[in-house]
Amino acid sequence: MQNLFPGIPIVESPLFESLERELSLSPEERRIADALNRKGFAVLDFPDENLDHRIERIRNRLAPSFGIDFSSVESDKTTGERRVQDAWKFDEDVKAIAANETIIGLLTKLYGRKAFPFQTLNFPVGTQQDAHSDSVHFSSLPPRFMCGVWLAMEDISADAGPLFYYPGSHRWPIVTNELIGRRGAGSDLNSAQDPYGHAWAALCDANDAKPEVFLARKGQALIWCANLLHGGSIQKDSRLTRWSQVTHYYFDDCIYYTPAYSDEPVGRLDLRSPQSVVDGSLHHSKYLGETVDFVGARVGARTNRQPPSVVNAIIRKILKGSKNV
Ligand SMILES: O=C(O)CCC(=O)C(=O)O
Ligand SMILES: [Fe+2]
Repeated sequence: MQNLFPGIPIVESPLFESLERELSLSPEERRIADALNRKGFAVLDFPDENLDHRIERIRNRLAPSFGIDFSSVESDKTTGERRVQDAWKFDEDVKAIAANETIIGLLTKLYGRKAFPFQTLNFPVGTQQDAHSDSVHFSSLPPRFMCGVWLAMEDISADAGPLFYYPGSHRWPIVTNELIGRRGAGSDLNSAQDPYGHAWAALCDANDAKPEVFLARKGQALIWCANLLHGGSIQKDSRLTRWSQVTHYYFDDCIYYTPAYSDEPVGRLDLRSPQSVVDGSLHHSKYLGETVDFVGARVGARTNRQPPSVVNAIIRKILKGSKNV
């Protein structure tokens, strides 16, 4: 059967059920696909027979970098750094978890485009992040070709600030600048999530949504869809740790960009060229196989981050002589 909607990940497609039948999935893969489709997340045992050794090595190697006293059970673990980004660049085990072939193969099947990991985050404690969708940080065109895989690197207790999420929220509107009436291009923010908090909270209220927490066993992982609202609960016991790793994945043949600093309707895209954790290659944005190198006219503070090289002719025409289209 031809996929009539190749621009929508298979797991999020309106034709999911008929497409899924064509995929020849194992029962476990089918369980994961169904959970992603219905709830926006799926829990699984991380498929790596060396996982316990990797976790031990990662914890030992990364521990000194956080400035936290891990030696005493009574010490406050929440006073140091809460995360290290892209440790895959220097830690083989972080890289091996991110580049796990079974996970990449599974995501590739379930999304219909080749998956590649592009970012890792390692946390020794809870993040205490408010509910958010990762779509404001990194999104794609077509949208939803991004996901996160969160791995518990120890048993996570309810008082250690567990991951939480709103089941089903992946189906709500993706909150973009366009939806909330905000200009993104050229803006400066302390956190890319700041402008969207009220809109997400209103969607939770309107849907009478209740968060669930992930009280994970060591070695369990949770995949979340691009628009699933999630965050880190308040860490009630500051003596506890919450070792975990998140890997974010993109998919081939998409445009990659940061929506918080973009205005999609007028083509002002804060493009990214994500680096594959697998082989270090840069993935430049593509649309239906064609490399996309335009950056819509950008104004203000962030123009120095990525100056336009080739400005798409149509956009240039629209924007000519005006900063405010
Ligand atoms: O681990 C957490 O508490 C949340 C992490 C998160 O939001 C992310 O990595 O996208
Ligand atoms: Fe997140």
